[in-house]
Amino acid sequence: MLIGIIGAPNKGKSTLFSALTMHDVAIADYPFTTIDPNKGIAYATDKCPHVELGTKCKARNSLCVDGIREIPVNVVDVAGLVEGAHLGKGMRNKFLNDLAAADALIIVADASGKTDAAGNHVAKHDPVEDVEMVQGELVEWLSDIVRRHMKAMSRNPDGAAALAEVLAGLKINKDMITSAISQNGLSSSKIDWEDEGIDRFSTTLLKAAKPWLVVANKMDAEGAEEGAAKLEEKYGKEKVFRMSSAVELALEKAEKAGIIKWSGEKDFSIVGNATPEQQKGLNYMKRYLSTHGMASKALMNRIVFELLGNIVVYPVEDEHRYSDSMGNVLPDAILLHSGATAHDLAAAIHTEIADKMLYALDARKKMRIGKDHKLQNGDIVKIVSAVR
Ligand SMILES: Nc1nc2c(ncn2[C@@H]2O[C@H](COP(=O)(O)OP(=O)(O)OP(=O)(O)O)[C@@H](O)[C@H]2O)c(=O)[nH]1
Ligand SMILES: [Mg+2]
Repeated sequence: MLIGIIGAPNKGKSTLFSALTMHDVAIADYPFTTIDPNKGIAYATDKCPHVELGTKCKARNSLCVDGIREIPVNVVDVAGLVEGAHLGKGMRNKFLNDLAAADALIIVADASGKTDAAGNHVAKHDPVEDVEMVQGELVEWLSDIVRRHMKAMSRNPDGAAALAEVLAGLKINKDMITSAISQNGLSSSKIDWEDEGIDRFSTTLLKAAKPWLVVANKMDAEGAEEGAAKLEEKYGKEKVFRMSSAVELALEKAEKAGIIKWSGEKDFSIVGNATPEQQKGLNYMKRYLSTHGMASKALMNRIVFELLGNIVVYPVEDEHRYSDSMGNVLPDAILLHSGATAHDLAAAIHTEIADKMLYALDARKKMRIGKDHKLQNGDIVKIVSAVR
């Protein structure tokens, strides 16, 4: 799974990336600090079943920290996007292409409104414009790809198949395409749409293929309440995530350096040697934290479980010990789309295991389940296959 971080320049994309992944990357107060994409790993979290089962796990493809399973998710932070990017402005289309493989997007806006759509300092800017610009560019980018292949597609009687081929690298499947065609009442054979039709199609398709949410960033800064409220009014509260990437990153670093220790979800105490300057900063952050709390973990969970509707499932080979054949208890946590079946889990493990799958076992209930049995979040499953 890959989550893309996108937004106009200087909004705090790289700061958010660092807070999510704890990677050190270039962060600076001017546009286009990032040119090549930063790639890293963040974690979605869920209760690890070892707690309820009264056993001890040995996580292998994930981590288990204090009973919480941390499941890795790839994150990419790209160059700032500016209006006209699809025409070759700013850092050009390259970074839009860096987002092709993304399953979902985080659109970062500066809620404080102190940077404009090009990333320059201003007294007041409506952050809704940042988001509109990004969405407009994404639509243009997709439309351009469709337009470029129009001539070749106009000869194919199966338009959805032709489009699926053209858009294969963008994690867009034929079902999404068919649905976007019908929702817009467009012709699906020998496709030869006008520009207006292409744009409507791209807008619908993007919503399905790259679901997004907005991070109302810089919530620690003056004016951010007003900006966040504007974003929420426009996109709805469930689509907007308030946070301060800078505060979260600084606190994570302070904890790593042994300067602070968490004493609750929204509080910490200073335990290490902080300079008077650091002390001042930490007191400021303490005040911020007492109302806002840390949001990075909740952000990843919101995207992975709510926006993308995934569930976590634990495959095992020994249903009594909940382990693999080597005795590792609950070694792997696998993310599957909600509604996934036991057969989908087998396919996520290995194609051959899926091809030769006989049935599965619900390890908790020690009960046989069929290939088409729908899995639930937290299920522990043994796949029985004819593969040796
Ligand atoms: N007050 C405040 N400043 C922030 C926050 N997040 C980022 N910044 C500052 O905003 C500026 C830009 O941050 P970056 O993370 O480099 O922004 P970017 O969006 O990656 O910028 P480009 O790569 O140039 O597009 C830096 O000075 C950051 O310190 C925040 O939550 N609060
Ligand atoms: Mg950056």
